[in-house]
Amino acid sequence: MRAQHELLHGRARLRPRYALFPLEGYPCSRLPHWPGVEARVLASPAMGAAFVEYLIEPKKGQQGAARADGRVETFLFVIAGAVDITIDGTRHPLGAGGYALVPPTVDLAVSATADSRLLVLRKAYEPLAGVAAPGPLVGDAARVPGEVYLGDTGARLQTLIPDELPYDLAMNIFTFETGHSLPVVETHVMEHGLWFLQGKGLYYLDDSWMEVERNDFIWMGPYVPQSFYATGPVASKYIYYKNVNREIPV
Ligand code: UGY
Ligand code: MN
Repeated sequence: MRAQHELLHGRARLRPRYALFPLEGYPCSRLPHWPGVEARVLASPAMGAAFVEYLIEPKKGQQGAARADGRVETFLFVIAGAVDITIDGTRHPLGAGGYALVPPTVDLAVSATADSRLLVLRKAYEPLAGVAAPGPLVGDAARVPGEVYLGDTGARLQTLIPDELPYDLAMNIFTFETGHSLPVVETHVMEHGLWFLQGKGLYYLDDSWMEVERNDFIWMGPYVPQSFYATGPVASKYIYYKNVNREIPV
């Protein structure tokens, strides 16, 4: 919030193929399955994305759900705080870094055991003929090793979901030490929904470098040229979604 005598300005950008949204100036939505909970709709088909991503901030004791509809799968990641999730009648406590992928045929219930900040991503699951759909997956980012990315020990990639045919999405955490970067400007058909967890740097989107920092969201649509430099002083870290492992519909 700026005082009345100050100029208004911001880094928010919405373009046909990408968006950059700082948290400042992002009003809340009310979602029917998250009664009374502060929620922000970061990505949606309204902007051109083929998925939905929410930032959800339940207070201790508040609850939410994603109902099985046979069509839409749900990924949940705990940025901060703690929740109990119930999948198929089994309860799992998740702290910061905990995550779950719940298929469209299974109900997910969430109960915050502390004030929390969650990312929730929903997309239509794309079945693959001859390949059984996966069951629920629960994990903890702290237990996922960071693999050296393309030979650069200052860039580490954690793959939270197995890169196997039953799964049609990737959720990865990238960590860049100060001064390290993606090695190229990459361009690909896959989309990204990216939440900046830590640090700051410069993101290349389409044809421009833009300053980005913790608590920014970026949507990258198909084929948007993209790259990143971490400027420090602390390591930069972001979690991002990517649609993978499927033919491209024509
Ligand atoms: O997996 C990726 O496409 C990743 N290298 N993209 C990105 O970090 N913008
Ligand atoms: Mn990419």
